[in-house]
Amino acid sequence: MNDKQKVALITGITGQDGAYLAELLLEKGYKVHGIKRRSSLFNTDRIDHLYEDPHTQDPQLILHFGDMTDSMNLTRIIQETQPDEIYNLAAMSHVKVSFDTPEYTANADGIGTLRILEAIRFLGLEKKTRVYQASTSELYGLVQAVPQTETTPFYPRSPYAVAKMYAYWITVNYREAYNIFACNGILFNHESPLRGETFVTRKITRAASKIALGLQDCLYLGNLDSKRDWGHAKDYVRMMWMILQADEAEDWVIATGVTTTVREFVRMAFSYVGFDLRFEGEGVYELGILDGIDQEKYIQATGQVPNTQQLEMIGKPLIHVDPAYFRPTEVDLLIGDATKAREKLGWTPDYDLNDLVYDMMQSDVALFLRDLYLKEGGHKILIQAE
Ligand code: NDP
Ligand code: GDR
Repeated sequence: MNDKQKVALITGITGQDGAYLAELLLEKGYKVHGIKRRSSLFNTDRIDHLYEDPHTQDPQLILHFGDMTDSMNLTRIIQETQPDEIYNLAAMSHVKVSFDTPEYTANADGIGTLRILEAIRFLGLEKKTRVYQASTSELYGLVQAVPQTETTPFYPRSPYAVAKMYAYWITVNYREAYNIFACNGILFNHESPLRGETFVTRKITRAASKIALGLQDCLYLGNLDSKRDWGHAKDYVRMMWMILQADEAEDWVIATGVTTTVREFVRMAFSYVGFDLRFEGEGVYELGILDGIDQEKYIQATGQVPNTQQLEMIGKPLIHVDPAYFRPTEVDLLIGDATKAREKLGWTPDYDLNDLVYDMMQSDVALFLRDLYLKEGGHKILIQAE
């Protein structure tokens, strides 16, 4: 093994960001340790392409069972792996779900961060181990000022955001009290084809793909008016790494500076498959109606000609509002200013919102074309093969 090889530990390696970050660090020649939770089904889909059989000599990606709520486990893993860099990405990351599981969210997202920092102190790794904390634009919550920067006051609006607020400040505190190179990345929403299926962008790109292919009738959403600053996860994990390579430990806003409503994201996603939507009505009575289908776009996106089932959807509502998806307290508007990251670290995103929607739609249409193929032809193919 190369003596100078850097060692990273990623909590939350099985999530969207963990998967992209692991890929990036392996490309950079790191040895990567990841913490995964025990589950009754395989939960490593996003990193299966990086997985190495532990029986191979000197594997570069090593997974450990663990949990953010288990101090002993985290301390032991940090002791065994002696990481140069820890990326603390593990969290119960769904804002709406945090209203249902507030205590668990506080434990995993808030105290979990303390457990990592305390382990570093307990093991005497203050000078060796740098820590990246996955902080969030949800900290800004109720809008105090826009665009939001590193100095905009926080006003969290969910149990998730309050837990992340504790994690933010305990990271700052351990940096100041014990001189640990610990940094917060205040990341605005970032999405990708690997995004969890219940976050709004992925819910929309999956539904737009399935509806276009005749595999789903309509889509129920919550607040269509809320505005988010959406970037691509690949750009954002690059910045996580840059934050830990900086000369000084600081906190950084990462955002695109462009904000868009959920409604507009819906329109963009459906437009990829040639579906032209018009929105009518207000509040819970708002509907997204199919105005027409651009055949050329449809063929380009799906490789198929729209059939009677698709053409009969014209004039029908495809988008409905369901108040079940409303949050008790909402974050209405997020728009970030990443000037500091751009000027001090030279970070600029490669993807804009159009590229992001394109990437997600391309991936989901391909995914559901496979489903359609199996539904329509798979059975026949099996019979032919017998
Ligand atoms: P995901 O929800 O995709 O991934 C979360 C990861 O944390 C998963 O690997 C999950 O494991 C793991 N995890 C959850 N609870 C625990 C626990 N108790 N112990 C150990 N592991 C746990 O999130 P993202 O990849 O999108 O986000 C990464 C981090 O960045 C999170 O902390 C999130 O809050 C934060 N963040 C995300 C933003 C975004 O827009 N994506 C923006 C700002 C911050 P499993 O796979 O088993 O569920
Ligand atoms: P967010 O992401 O809460 O910003 O947190 P999410 O995609 O869940 O919601 C974005 C906005 O869309 C509205 N919305 C819906 N949301 C969901 N999930 N499902 C719906 O059907 C729906 N309809 C409308 C929401 O009300 C909200 O306004 C994400 C997570 O990744 C956090 O972990 C991270 O910290 C922040 O981004 C930055």
